[in-house]
Amino acid sequence: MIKIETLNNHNVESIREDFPILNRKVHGNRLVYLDNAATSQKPASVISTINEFYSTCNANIHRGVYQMSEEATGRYVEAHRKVARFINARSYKEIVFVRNATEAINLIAYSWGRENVKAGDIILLTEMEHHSNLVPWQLLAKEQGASLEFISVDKNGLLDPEDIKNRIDGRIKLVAVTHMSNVLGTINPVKLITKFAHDNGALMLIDAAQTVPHCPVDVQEIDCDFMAFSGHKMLAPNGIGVLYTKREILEDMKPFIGGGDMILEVKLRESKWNELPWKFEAGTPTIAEGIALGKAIDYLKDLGMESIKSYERQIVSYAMERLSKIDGIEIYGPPPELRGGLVSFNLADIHPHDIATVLDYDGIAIRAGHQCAQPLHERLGISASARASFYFYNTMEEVDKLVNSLYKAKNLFGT
Ligand code: C6P
Repeated sequence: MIKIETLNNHNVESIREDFPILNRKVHGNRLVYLDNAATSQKPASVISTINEFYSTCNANIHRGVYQMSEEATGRYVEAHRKVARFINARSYKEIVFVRNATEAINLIAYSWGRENVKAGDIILLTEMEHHSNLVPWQLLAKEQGASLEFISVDKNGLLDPEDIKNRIDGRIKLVAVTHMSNVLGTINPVKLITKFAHDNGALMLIDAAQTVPHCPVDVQEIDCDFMAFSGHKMLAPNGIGVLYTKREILEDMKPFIGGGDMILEVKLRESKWNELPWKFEAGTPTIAEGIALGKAIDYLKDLGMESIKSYERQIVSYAMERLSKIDGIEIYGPPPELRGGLVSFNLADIHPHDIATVLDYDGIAIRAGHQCAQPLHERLGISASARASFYFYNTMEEVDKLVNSLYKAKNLFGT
């Protein structure tokens, strides 16, 4: 067992004290939460922000001229500013709050896609996309008479650079790629792919649901046009997500949902749209959740995104080293230096659901199934996998518990 590290001078043991849920027991055992790619746990500061907002400041925003509404509005706008600084957007006007990454991608497919993708055009994706970065494009392509093409995944779980180069085609209107696969852990060269997209006259969308919570992300450096991610995977509550879009593109886009708050002026037969980003935030938004996302960002910044990234790399390296010694295990995806903090595997012929059930009795939570990436599983020649995904509050001892429990599963199933 390796000694627990520190993150930016924060000891992981003391970090864990910030997360009340990590003290709970499951089937009599201390919870070992290894399903962070599905959703992260929440620190006390985020939980209490929700409580504090409803106890002291609850009012609708952008409407009231009374003090509390102005306070709520100011805090909600500030949360947009915090997100903008966190991913280095030029302005908070490029930050639209949505429910989650899925909604962010759908917003682009409906608003930008229906105006800009026409019959005969191509949307270029990869074989490793989460359903959220696939199904919206299937819907759009069918409606507009466009087609989908896919950059292939090689046997190491990487995007094939040759395949990317061979795709040069003026009919490509959009390239939409995951920054990190939620199954393989592969971190994709999104800056390079963005350049490739722009050289072809296409726009670039990045599904950053699995990277913004775990490593530094700089939208200006990457130069992508759109980026989507979810608050709940980065310490914030459910129901708050982010769509980043370059301002000039957002200015040109039609609203996705019409109604209150997204308008400047309404007449019986026509309306004028509100300024950015409110033009894309119709109706009363998730105000407390947005403010709590700002608090989650404060927490992450305090730890430091570089520190989080390197700590998770240590954990995943240790996990892969230990897991690879289990007889009959098959691990998917690239080596630790090319991936983020998760590892998917199959163990002999035990169904992943059975593995997850055995682990659950030891208090260990992992994900099992197709992980919302059925085409990738098909590409790998499997129908399901088990996945352990880490965050900065996980420890090397928890990896040891995972490995011990997997040996137990092997014994139980006689493999
Ligand atoms: N993946 C997982 O267990 P939402 O549900 O909208 O917050 O996030 C969707 C999404 C989009 N892209 C990627 C790469 C993702 O991993 C996810 C969510 C979770 O892998 C839940 S299926």
